[in-house]
Amino acid sequence: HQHQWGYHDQDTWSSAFEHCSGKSQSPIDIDTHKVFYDPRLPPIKLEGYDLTGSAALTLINNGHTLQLSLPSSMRIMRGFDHVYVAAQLHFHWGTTEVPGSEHTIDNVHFPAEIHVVHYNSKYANLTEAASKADGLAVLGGFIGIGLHENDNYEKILSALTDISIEESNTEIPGFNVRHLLPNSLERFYRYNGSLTTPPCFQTVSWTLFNDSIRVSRRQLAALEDTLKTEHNKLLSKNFRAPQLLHGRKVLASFH
Ligand code: B30
Ligand code: ZN
Repeated sequence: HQHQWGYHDQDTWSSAFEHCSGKSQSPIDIDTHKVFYDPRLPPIKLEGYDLTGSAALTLINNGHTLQLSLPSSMRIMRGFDHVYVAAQLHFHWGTTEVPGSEHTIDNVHFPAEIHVVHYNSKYANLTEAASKADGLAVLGGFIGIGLHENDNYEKILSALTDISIEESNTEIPGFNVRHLLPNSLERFYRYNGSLTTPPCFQTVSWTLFNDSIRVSRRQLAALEDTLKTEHNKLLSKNFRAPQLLHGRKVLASFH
């Protein structure tokens, strides 16, 4: 599909998408000395994330990210009135020289970031939910470099060469999507923000896990160097700059 926006002109997003200049935009920098510990934050409970042996999953290069479609049998139970069901996961990254996470911790970028996008089950689908105040919950994980190959990430990364061209897709076998997230889901930050791309709707309850995920240097390079966007240009640096907090509070589930 055609996009009305790109990462090189993110300063101009708000001229075509009014929400992009709102006061609850994402991503943000998380200043760890200014977060508020909240002992009452409900723990993240995931259901149905193990897709081993179930239907194949569609992996797509949509020209601005690498995206895996997910079934609505995957759910977050948050301890509120609402259940959030999964729609897709995708990634943001940079280059070997430029770390490309969207959120930063004390002004430092990680090499990459995973977003698992869920919508409130009271709405019919992601598109319906995206503009509703209680519409979306995104789980974010920071991806760093470790010494070992990450076998779980390899299930996605080994398919990249099949979808190097924009708008191409492939199928990968079901696997345990829980294993793409950090071991501990207990330590996280929570704040109210937006889609990090146009139309920038301010409808996302963000959860960012404190513990990072590790992939090997080779695996990160595969993410950074394989996919192409329009005019056969390298798809990289698909991250938005941190946005102002405008008085929002960032909560932490831990000390
Ligand atoms: S994020 O997690 O904040 N990065 C959407 C979902 C999550 C995030 C950003 C955007 C989203 O659902 N966007 C609308 C659907 N589109 C349309 C579009 O901009 O044209 C994105 C898509 O592919 O599926 Cu490209
Ligand atoms: Zn994202």
